[in-house]
Amino acid sequence: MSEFDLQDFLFDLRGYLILEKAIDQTLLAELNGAFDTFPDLQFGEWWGNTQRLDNNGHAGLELQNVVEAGKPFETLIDHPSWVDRLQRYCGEDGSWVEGLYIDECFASVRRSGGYFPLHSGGQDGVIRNQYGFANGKFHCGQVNILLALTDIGPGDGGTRIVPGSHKSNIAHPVFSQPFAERVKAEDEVVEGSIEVNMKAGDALMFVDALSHGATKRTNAGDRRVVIYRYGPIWGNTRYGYDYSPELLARVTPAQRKILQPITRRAPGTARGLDRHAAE
Ligand SMILES: O=C(O)CCC(=O)C(=O)O
Repeated sequence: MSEFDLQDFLFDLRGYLILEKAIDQTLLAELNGAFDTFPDLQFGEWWGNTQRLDNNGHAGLELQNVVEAGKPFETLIDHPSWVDRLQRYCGEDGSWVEGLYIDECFASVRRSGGYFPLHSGGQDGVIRNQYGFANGKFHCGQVNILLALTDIGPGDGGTRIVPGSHKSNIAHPVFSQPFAERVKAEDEVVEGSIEVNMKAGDALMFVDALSHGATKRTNAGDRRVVIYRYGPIWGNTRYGYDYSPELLARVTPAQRKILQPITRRAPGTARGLDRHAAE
């Protein structure tokens, strides 16, 4: 019998999965409640150990290092709806460098007019976000959880993906135009892409090498999502945020291992490598 399930097959084939009802209604309400308390920040402004740092001026507000914005965001670190699958997809499962790491985590609020041009794809060959499968195991560089906190239907500014593009050898022709130009456009709907519609509480899991972006939001109101990007323990944080000692002390040992998989080593550190601690 194969050790792989249908979801594994689909993830390999398409580069993404939809996890329906990934979180329960209580956590969904808590996360939305937390979004309601976000202050009106300017670009670059800090709020505690989070910072507003929008990726581009068109996609909407992005609050980086959002795991520092309260307990509901901590619950997402190793949520049972995704943690085991992530471990198999991008956690170097069963190897000597086994384990997960969070590369980037942020909240995103998209209002009317916001969109995100398509980017990424297997043709880039970038190791950091690559799709990989070798020796009967997944070896992805980065797999993302994009958790919907509001229903995302037509006109809501949903994520746009090109299924299968994590294995592309050839760049989509849309990439012949520079990103900086495309970001100024009103919208971008490219051949071969689909818009992902989800219910609040569903999550899109996708390898970052999949070409992705977002459709323009035309409806009133907010599209709210949380994005956590995971990779192997040897990765490094995208923007260099440090976690506060309070957060590291508060989370569970399993969560702390994901936030800080490699224990800091100062002079006087007593013993050898953590991975051999049991030996
Ligand atoms: O906001 C989205 O739906 C897509 C976000 C995205 O493309 C990204 O963060 O790289």
